[in-house]
Amino acid sequence: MIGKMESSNRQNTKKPSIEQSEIILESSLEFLSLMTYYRAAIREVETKFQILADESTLLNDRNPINDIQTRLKSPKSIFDKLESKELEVSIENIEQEIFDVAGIRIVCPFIDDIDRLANAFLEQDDIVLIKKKDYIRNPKRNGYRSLHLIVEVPIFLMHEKKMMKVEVQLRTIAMEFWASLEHQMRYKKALSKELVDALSLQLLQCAQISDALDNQMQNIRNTIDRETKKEVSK
Ligand code: 0O2
Repeated sequence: MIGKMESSNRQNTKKPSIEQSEIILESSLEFLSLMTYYRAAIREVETKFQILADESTLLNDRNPINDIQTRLKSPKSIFDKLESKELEVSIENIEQEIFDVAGIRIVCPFIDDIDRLANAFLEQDDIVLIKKKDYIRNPKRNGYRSLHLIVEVPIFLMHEKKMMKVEVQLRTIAMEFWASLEHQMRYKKALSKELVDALSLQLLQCAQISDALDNQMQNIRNTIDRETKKEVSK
């Protein structure tokens, strides 16, 4: 009898598996609250970019933002990322170690719009820059280009102010076109390694063409702007 009780006690104190911890955490109030805070942070950042776009449209007669996309990382992707970093599944680790739970992507027509918007955004006194990755000046080896900013933005709750991390990706329409196709290729499990290698090479060539296209479109834009200014000052 004693033996039986001991063994059942031992079962009760057994550490939950990673999957069990994930299920418990995912349905906890703490996790649901955290996701609500990230959603609020996305809204704050989205509004900031919308305001910058509105002002720019008014002053320059041209919208520097073509599209804004937002996404909250799924619980599964969050847990997979923690596991890949060999970190325990916990609220603290999500908040401190994962920088892209809240993601916002700003798609611009022209390459110059990216720096202009990023600078105006980072100059705002409630934004704290945590990390900047400039894959436009330093593209990835596969050809990926985008400007990534990891920032902290305040959100205001009933009784507290919380700083939340958001990943902002800024890219041109051409960069977005390239990245979405490359992303699809990477996640299609049915493609053979040989085919992925061949397609990756073609995508690298496309990245170079898209870079040239962005630069040429920018030059045309600059010429139009210069000539328009001359005309106005006559
Ligand atoms: P999804 O589905 O878009 O969310 P880090 O934790 O900062 O050390 P991480 O997170 O790999 O490393 O940072 P990085 O390199 O800045 O990439 C973050 C995101 O940028 C990715 O998120 C993609 O959205 C995008 N990205 C980066 N590299 C590439 C690439 O080569 N091709 C494409 N298409 N997108 C890229 P996720 O979580 O990978 O994907």
